[in-house]
Amino acid sequence: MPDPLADPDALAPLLACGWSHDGKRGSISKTFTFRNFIEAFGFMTHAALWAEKWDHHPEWRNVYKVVEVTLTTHDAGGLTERDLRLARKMDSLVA
Ligand code: HBI
Repeated sequence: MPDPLADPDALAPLLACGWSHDGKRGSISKTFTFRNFIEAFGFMTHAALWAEKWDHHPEWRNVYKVVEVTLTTHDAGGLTERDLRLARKMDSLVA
């Protein structure tokens, strides 16, 4: 099932920033590495506020200073602008 993404070209800037696209699943993923656990968890806390505000939540895993993030839209069965927006926000939090 193709991604329901309206504008596939919108994906390119995120791929250039280290996100990877799983076309089979319809998701994007990125691993963020921080200086320590507190900075990693602080990132997750900040990102969680945006995820809750936008009602769009990541699939993520944290081990010590590493946060692995995967974004997809379950309701759409693939990648949507909501995933791209949250990915851009996550990148802005570490810029
Ligand atoms: N987050 N990533 C993601 N994908 C969804 O489909 C999704 C969500 N958060 C909340 C949500 N859907 C609900 O609005 C629906 O399940 C009702």
